[in-house]
Amino acid sequence: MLRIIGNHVSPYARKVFLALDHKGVEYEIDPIVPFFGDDEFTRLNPLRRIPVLIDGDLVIPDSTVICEYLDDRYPEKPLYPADPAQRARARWLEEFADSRLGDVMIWKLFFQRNVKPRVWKQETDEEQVAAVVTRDLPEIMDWLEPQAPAAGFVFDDLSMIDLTFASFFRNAALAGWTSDAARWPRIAAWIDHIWATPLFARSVMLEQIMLTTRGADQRAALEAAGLKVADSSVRGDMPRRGPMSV
Ligand SMILES: N[C@@H](CCC(=O)N[C@@H](CS)C(=O)NCC(=O)O)C(=O)O
Repeated sequence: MLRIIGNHVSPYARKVFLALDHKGVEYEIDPIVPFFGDDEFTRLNPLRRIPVLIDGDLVIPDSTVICEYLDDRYPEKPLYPADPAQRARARWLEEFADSRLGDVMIWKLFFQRNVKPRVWKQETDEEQVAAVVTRDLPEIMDWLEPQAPAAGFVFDDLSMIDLTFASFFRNAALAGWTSDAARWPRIAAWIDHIWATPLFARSVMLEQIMLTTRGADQRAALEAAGLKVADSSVRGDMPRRGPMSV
């Protein structure tokens, strides 16, 4: 069975789970926190990042590459538009989210507020957080506002773009930041709309299990919530930094 290494707290892994759930594809999960990956995890992904997809002999890291593979492999309920121009715009917006929102919402905000104290037992750098909130995020939001749909989805149907942005905004919310609906009304309505879908609500439920359950009990708790959890795991004992970690 197709296996995903990763958990529902990561915006990148969440993208992949949302794509699989949308398409109704069966999979099992190895819900590791990437910093705790063992040597086998390094062999599978030398960047030591989640998600990683294992489909038989095929091993593919990187959320966007995985989601594009899933859309090719399971074309029912497509998650990228068919029209070449719209498809190119979809790829650009997903790239913008993965790199720019990733840099600001994940590596600066979520890392400082959530990962640093929790995993590395270090203090949040409040100066960096303040720069994100007062400078970086408003710049991003001003650019993004006209890109957001007036209603519904960015393209005619739900796509990876809606799921990707909703996923990054979810981590920003976990780090205590939500967008100002008066200043960026289209974005606020768009993200709320995606968050309210049963697809997204289920992924938040699984994320909460990860965040509120002790490490040793997480696998059983995810199984009790209906996920198939892999028998083996690439989880190691001690946290270590990956080659691209901040
Ligand atoms: N470009 C990658 C980024 C994946 C990524 O950065 N994942 C984070 C979790 S949110 C990670 O595994 N970080 C661990 C590290 O860098 O050591 C993707 O789209 O999958």
